[in-house]
Formats: sequence, C-alpha cells, structure tokens
Amino acid sequence: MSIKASELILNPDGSVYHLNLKPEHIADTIIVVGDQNRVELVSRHFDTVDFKIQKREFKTHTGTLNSKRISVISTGIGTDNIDIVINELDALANIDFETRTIKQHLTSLNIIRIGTSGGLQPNIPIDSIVVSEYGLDINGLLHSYQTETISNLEMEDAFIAHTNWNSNKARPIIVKGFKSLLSKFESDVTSKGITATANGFYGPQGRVLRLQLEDAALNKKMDSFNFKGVKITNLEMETSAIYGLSHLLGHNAISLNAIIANRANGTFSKNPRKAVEDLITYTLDRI
Ligand code: R1P
Repeated sequence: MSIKASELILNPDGSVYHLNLKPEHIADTIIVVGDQNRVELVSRHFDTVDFKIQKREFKTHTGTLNSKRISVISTGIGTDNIDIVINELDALANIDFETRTIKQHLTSLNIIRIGTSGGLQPNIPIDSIVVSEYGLDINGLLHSYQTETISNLEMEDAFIAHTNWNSNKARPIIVKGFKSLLSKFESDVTSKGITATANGFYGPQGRVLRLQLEDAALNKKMDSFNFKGVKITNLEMETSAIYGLSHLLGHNAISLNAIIANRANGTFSKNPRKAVEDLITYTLDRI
C-alpha cells in the first residue's frame, strides 16, 4: 500500500521533509549529535566529506573515515526532534520514495549518539563518558507507539514504586540498549547504567530557577534507584527515544554522553569543549 503524501512528506526535489536528504545521501553508520556546531567537530576527523546540507537544526555531513562511509547529523534538542530524525532516517533507508512503499529488503542502520549529559551519581566524574545500557523514558514520547515488545515491566514497576511516580504523568518506559554496540563502545574509561531522558531542561530535570517542582525529590529518588545492581547514571533529553524507535524499526543504536555536569554535587565541567572532543575521538576510534 502506498504511503500518502501527507504522511511521508517529500520536498519538490524528492528529499525527505525535515532532514532534506535523499536516500543516497546517508551512510548505514550515522552519528547523531544534539548541537549543529558539533557536526563539523566530528566530520573534520573524516578523510573526506562528500556531502553537506542543512535545514533548520538538522545539519548533515556524509563522508569516509578509514574507507568506511559515515554520516553525522544534528538532531537539535529533545525527543520530539528524535522522533523526526529516526523516522525520516528509517524512511530514507527502508521506504521506496518513487512507489511510496516499504522495501522488501530492509536495511538496519547503526545509530551512534555523541551527546552531553548531567551525571546523577556523585562517583561519575565530570568529563568522563557514560555508555547507556538502558534508556528511561520519563518524557512520554514512546507511548505514541506500540511498546509491548520493548518495555521492561518489572524494572519499570520497581522505578514507579521507588519514586512514587505521579500517575498524572506518562508511565515511564525502560528500553534496553543493543548488546553488540554496548560491547564495542564500553571500556575501562566508561561507566554504564540507565540514562534517564526528560522532556525539558529545567522542571523536567529538577532544576529550579523561579518555578517550584511537582516533585522536588525526584532526582534524589532517581539517584538511589537500584534494580538488581543497575543504577541511573545520567539525565539528558534524547536517549530513550533513540533506543525505543531503533528497536521498533530494526536499527541498532548506542548512546554515548560526555558528563559535563554533576547534578548530585552541583558541579560543572571547566572545559566542556574538551570533554566533547575527547568523546568524539573515543567514538571514532571504535567505529
Ligand atoms: C541540553 O542543553 C541539550 O544538551 C544535551 C541534552 O540531551 C540536550 O539535547 O545533549 P546534546 O549536547 O547532545 O544536545
């Protein structure tokens, strides 16, 4: 069945609506970064950059590194943007834009987030790297999809009980990472655990400027959550959606974050640019 023009929107040049890309413009290995200025910081390590484009916050460079074709794309901030990026990347790989039908042979992409994040545990050093073993959706995005196959009920119920989760908010969903990529990217310089993904930067991550929080103790309760030895390591705004949508669509994903703030002890990196650069070289060495 053909997908209607209102559902899969293509630009007049045949590119997909937001990313402004055609299928031939992306590699099977795709690095995603939040900040559009980080695209250049990644692609300057490539041996060649053969394609560049930008629309809104979605900037793409595609090139080669050690003969391997790689794309780097900025997502902007938040799971709402991740919904656009992962769905459009999947469309580029797995939907025939001429016939608007799903291809017979599906391609599985490798999606690697190079992000920044706040650590929740006092023992996770500033400027270190966290590899997300799980993504914790406290933002509600994944509830728009059928999540039975990706949710981990026992762990989610334990989190809900531990935090006394307010039932007016979307039920948290905990999505596993991808084994093969986890083992490729973890090392003795990384920490791993659950990455909590919020739907905002201030209230949703427990920051108070002038507004009081619905649950001022939530970050502390997340700190002390421990499910069979697995703890919540960090808090950011993309990972749960990347993991959830990648599982549902048959892609592989890994989220790597430079810890530039420690929310447990209130400290911030003295050189976040270096922390990000170190994470970029760490990632590209293992790709
Ligand atoms: C907030 O400042 C942004 O920074 C973090 C958060 O997840 C959010 O996107 O990640 P990036 O540096 O990858 O954007």
